[in-house]
Amino acid sequence: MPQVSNKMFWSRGLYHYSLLLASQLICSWTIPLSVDKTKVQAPEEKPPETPQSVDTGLHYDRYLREVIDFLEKDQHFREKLHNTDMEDIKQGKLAKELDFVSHHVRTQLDELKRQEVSRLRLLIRAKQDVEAGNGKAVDHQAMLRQFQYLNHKNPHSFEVEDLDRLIKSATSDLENYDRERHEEFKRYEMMKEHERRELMKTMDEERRRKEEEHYEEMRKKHADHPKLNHPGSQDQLKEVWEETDGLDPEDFDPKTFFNLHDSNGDGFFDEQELEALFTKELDKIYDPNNEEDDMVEMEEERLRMREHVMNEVDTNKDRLVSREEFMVATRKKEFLEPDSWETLEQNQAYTDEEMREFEEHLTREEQALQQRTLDLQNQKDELERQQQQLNAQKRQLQEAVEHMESLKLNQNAEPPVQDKDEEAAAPPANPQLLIQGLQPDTPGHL
Ligand SMILES: [Ca+2]
Ligand SMILES: [Ca+2]
Repeated sequence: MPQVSNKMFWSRGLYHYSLLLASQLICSWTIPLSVDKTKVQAPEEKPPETPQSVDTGLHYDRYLREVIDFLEKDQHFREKLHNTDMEDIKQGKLAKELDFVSHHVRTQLDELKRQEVSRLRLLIRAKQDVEAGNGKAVDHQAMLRQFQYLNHKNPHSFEVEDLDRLIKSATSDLENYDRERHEEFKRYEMMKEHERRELMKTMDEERRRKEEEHYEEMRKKHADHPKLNHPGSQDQLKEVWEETDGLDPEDFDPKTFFNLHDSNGDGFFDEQELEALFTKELDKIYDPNNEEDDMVEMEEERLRMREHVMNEVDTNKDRLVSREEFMVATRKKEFLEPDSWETLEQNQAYTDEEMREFEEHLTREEQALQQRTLDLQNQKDELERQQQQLNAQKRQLQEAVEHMESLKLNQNAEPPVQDKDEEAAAPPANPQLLIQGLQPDTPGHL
């Protein structure tokens, strides 16, 4: 009997442990819903809302442009600016030049930065605090910490470090964003190919041959499209002018074109405005109703086109095409007599080596997943085994109780006659206590 109680203890322990785990799991899911209201403080310390679009660089773009415009008014800085390449700017060499900027420009810069900081604050709904306290009643440190590209230790003066951080953050964030999109696209293409290969493995030879033929046919069909205009060339823009804008090609005028397609009228082509110009070209290759045309590939092509035009036209590398930059570009040979444009499908997005590594990685992930499934299955089997053991013990105990009860009844009915064997198996001094403790439906028991 002590052995049975011991086992029962462990089984019960396991059962309670499972319950505990389950309740912890439920708690961890419901925690976000329950808010400790005692910790919510008075309105004086409103948590600033995290800006949602910082990584798109929209804040930087406008701020950066205004800063550069101001700096260009300073002759010394202007010279430096035009003799500095993008690498130097990113490494912060240009920012160091700010030390030499005249006092007059510095003051304007201080004002400019103050304005930008104020706009950023507006975004985090703190404008009223700034106006009311003129900055004194507001915890600037806490607010400006939201924007790591600003030096939040000096919110009211413009320092070298500010421009340094600003330019580095703006360019690297936006470049990373494009790079990640390319990487994501590459993974997408490799996964597509992987799934095709896996499907082929499940087919018999005849079906596999047919599938291969169909695949080749679709590839050819997709590659068979009208020739594309070189993005950003006169031919390309003229087509937009004629077909989208419905204007006479004879009247094509770059300046009017720029104004027509600078949708927000700020004097710059931003990335979205540029990308919109390529829809006409992309329609030549991609039709969402065609099996052979993949719209994910279309968006990658659009990105390639925008990057290409930015590279060619955005000479000051602020990721915007100003009217002036655009007009200069329209006088170049590349605009008037462009090369042909190599479309996406002409080159595979990944190398064979990359594909091999990708598939190896997938295999490893699959194996790890299988192992985990196996472990979980084993755990489940073990729990079931223990449950069965526990049930068997329960049955044994019930039988014992029933047996004792029947003995008791027999005793009451025929007190004088008592079997010697039954006497040996008689219950302990207080049988009722034991019976109560072993009732199958007593709470706390399985
Ligand atoms: Ca614009
Ligand atoms: Ca530019």
